Amino acid sequence: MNKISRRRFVTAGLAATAGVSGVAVAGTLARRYGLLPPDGGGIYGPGETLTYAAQRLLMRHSLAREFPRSMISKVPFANELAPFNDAFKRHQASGFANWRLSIDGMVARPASLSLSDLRSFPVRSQITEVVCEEGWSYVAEWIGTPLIEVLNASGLLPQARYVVYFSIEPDWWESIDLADARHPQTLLTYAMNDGDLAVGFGGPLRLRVPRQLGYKSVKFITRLTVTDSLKSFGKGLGGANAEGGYAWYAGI
Ligand SMILES: Nc1nc2c(c(=O)[nH]1)N[C@H]1C(S)=C(S)[C@@H](COP(=O)(O)O)O[C@H]1N2
Ligand SMILES: [Mo]
Repeated sequence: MNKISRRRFVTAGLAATAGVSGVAVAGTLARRYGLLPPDGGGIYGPGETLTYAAQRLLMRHSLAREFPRSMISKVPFANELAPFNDAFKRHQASGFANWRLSIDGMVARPASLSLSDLRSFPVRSQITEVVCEEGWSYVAEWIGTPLIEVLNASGLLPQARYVVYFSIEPDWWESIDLADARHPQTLLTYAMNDGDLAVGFGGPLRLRVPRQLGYKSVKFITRLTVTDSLKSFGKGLGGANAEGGYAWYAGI
């Protein structure tokens, strides 16, 4: 089957099964096309699978809405954070001069980049909304480098399927598929609005994933791991938030 007819076939199949025999059957199709989310197993599993598979198969992976400068929130809302740990405080005291982003896993050339290394990558900015699952949101300009630039520089291996990303906060880690990792608005950000990214907003380095809810935009990023399976990370659900009962795929 060529790509278009396969897509039509899958579209018809997903739509029919979702309407007629329930979401569970959609799982069969999703499995067939490798679109099972890591949290597709539990009681909400069939629903999570349908959401994720439908997004990836039926929708064009479009851009998150970008706003005019005049709509940047005057008072952006920094969500509450746990107290900073000693490792973070040491970095803060030295002006983040020794902060590193390591890139490992399924890449040809694992790397460890400083913030100034990151600033030498192509720069992109976007004015997008941070949307928390608790119901609030704000608009800000985010400045950084597309995640894919950094991944490509390390040489993604062909079997790569997910990028797992870790905060210096041990309880904060998340993952996205390669579609989101390649998405032009998925940025490793080091600046926001008119200045360096403040610690309250995730400075010195935050991964912004504007196509998903706020909890996927993890603050204080220190490590990226490229993998073909999420099974060996934590409980295998793809992130700390999925382990806490939220959806792994939180598309907006
Ligand atoms: N490391 C880390 N990243 C985090 C969080 C956190 O507590 N620690 N909170 C998340 C949640 S639940 C949301 S909604 C957003 C909030 O972003 P904001 O503070 O810019 O509003 O950050 C996300 N990233
Ligand atoms: Mo949130």
